[in-house]
Amino acid sequence: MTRELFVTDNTEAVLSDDVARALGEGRAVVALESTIFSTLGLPAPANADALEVCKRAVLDQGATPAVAAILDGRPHLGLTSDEEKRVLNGTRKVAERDLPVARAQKWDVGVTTVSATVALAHAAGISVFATGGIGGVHRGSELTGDISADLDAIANHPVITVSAGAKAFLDLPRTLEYLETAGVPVLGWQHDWFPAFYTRSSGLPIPHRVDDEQTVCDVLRYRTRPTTGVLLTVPIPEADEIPESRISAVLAVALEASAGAGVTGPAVTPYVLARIEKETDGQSIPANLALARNNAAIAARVAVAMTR
Ligand code: PSU
Ligand code: MN
Repeated sequence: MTRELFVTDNTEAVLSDDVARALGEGRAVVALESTIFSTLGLPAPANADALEVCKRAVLDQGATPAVAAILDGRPHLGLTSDEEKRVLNGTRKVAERDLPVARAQKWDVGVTTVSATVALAHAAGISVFATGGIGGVHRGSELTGDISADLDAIANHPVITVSAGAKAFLDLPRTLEYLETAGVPVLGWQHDWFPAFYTRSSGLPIPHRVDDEQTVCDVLRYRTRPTTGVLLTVPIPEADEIPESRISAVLAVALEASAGAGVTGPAVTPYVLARIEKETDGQSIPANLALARNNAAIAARVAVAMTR
């Protein structure tokens, strides 16, 4: 039961001085996942740019960024610049279930997904976490069974995850159904639709719209179970949207390529992401950066509100 191990023993994670001080003083902290900053999430040098702009966005709102990663087998929250360099080159994806394996086998570098980062944030007492897009129920899951562990983690750790919805290559209606069944409040930041990452709307109505930070904090505070999180979705800024007509053709090609190559398990998402980059001639990359930075800024505003 890795979840209990981490939750009951906060010393399991190595905190940077900045992060430890901010938490000790009750100041706002935002956890950031590291898969997006590795070459599994974005090609170099966009991955390093994404790391810089996300950290800067959090700092600009008066909060402290805590990038999560595995280094020398140990979970870390908050990295030195040497540690960041190792993470940018990381190739080993760590979901929540991999955390104890990474530790037992002393993995040199592991980049954390949403599920692992939410678990580590919970362990360290960090209530707000920002990412680009969460994993979800994959198209064809009725045959493959492919449902991201991100959804289970959000349902089992009392952390607010801030994301631009989920990538449109997923089965978004089923992703929303799963979150409903799991009891996760799904909120839309000043928006009435569930966002589809590159586009502001998936055409699916958001279960609940919220217009200010305090309401987001209150939704977490008034949860009916001790350990259920909240998903706050933030649409990509209008100027950075990729037109729906463009993206749907690209997704079809990327998904077909993935199925044709026989890719399965954790390799699916990085494969499809790389293919989308190729098919959009890299146009997906600035969109990805813009939404990640925007999510980090909103997450920091929520984290600051949490300290009031
Ligand atoms: N979506 C993106 N970029 C990413 C990911 C998802 O647009 O880098 C990463 C995140 O780390 C997410 C993970 O937690 O992929 C989900 O992987 P899987 O589908 O294998 O659960
Ligand atoms: Mn999967």
